[in-house]
Amino acid sequence: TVEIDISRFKNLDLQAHEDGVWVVTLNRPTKRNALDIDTIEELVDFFSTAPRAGVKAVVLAGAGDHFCAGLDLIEHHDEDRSPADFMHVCLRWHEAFNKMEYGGVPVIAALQGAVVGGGLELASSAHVRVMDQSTYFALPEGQRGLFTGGGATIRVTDLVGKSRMIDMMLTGRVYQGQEACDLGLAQYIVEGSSFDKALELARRTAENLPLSNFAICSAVSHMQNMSAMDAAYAEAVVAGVVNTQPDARARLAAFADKSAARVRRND
Ligand code: 1HE
Repeated sequence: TVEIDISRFKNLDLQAHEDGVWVVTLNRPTKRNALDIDTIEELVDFFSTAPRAGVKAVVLAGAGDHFCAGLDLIEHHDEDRSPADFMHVCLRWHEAFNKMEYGGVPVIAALQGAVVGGGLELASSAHVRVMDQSTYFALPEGQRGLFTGGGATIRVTDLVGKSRMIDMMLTGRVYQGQEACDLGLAQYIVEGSSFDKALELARRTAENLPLSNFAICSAVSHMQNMSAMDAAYAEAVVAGVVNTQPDARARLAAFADKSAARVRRND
């Protein structure tokens, strides 16, 4: 295993809990957690290292009233980037978000306020999203003379479908409340704190065997990129490894001797 050197991080606040859950907080609330290049590099750094550092699950949060305002428009304006420059910026976003989605460590996003533009691209790279009553989603790129560059064409389209994605980009449509959750922009909507709910989910997730979580949080995404034939083959190979892991035997034995919890409907 490797260590995560917390002192390297400035724009991300990192907190390790004893149960292996890490809370990763975008920590530029005065900039509404806009994603500048340094923040993206810190996300690359953290999510590249987390799978080898014993991180069992991550709560991804944003400090302040808004989860994330997307691309740092001021930095983008000041840098006056060339097409090649901005292509490379986007490739670093993809590096960060692919490490999140494919890294094998469950990432639960705790959302509040604006989840817009690149902020929605970031949130859609998490495995589970929890929204609260203040949360709203939009893709304002069209109005700003921009286009999505952090994976929205793939991930947001996966969540809401092509027509809704195009409508969001063309008209700046805002989704919020139960409707946003029903569409799949989040899987949970809470009355209280999205952070508390996300932490509860992360803790529950962290009780799974790490190899099971690794498969769930990498294989499912990889399989979407494969033909059905290849995905079925890959699934068999992954299940061969995961379902015979020595640590699973105790859980199977607990089922056999009737000490393990049964699956019951919610009351
Ligand atoms: C920012 C940014 C930003 C705020 N880049 N600095 N994203 C957007 O188009 C969203 C742009 N932001 C907003 O619409 C609003 O700021 C919010 C709805 C998120 C928050 O509103 P509010 O009233 O709480 O804050 P504010 O007064 O607008 O901003 C507070 C400060 O945050 C202010 O800085 P200050 O130094 O003047 O205090 C803002 O400049 C700063 N700020 N948002 C930089 N985004 C890979 S391609 C991805 C494409 C995109 O993501 S397009 C971006 C879409």
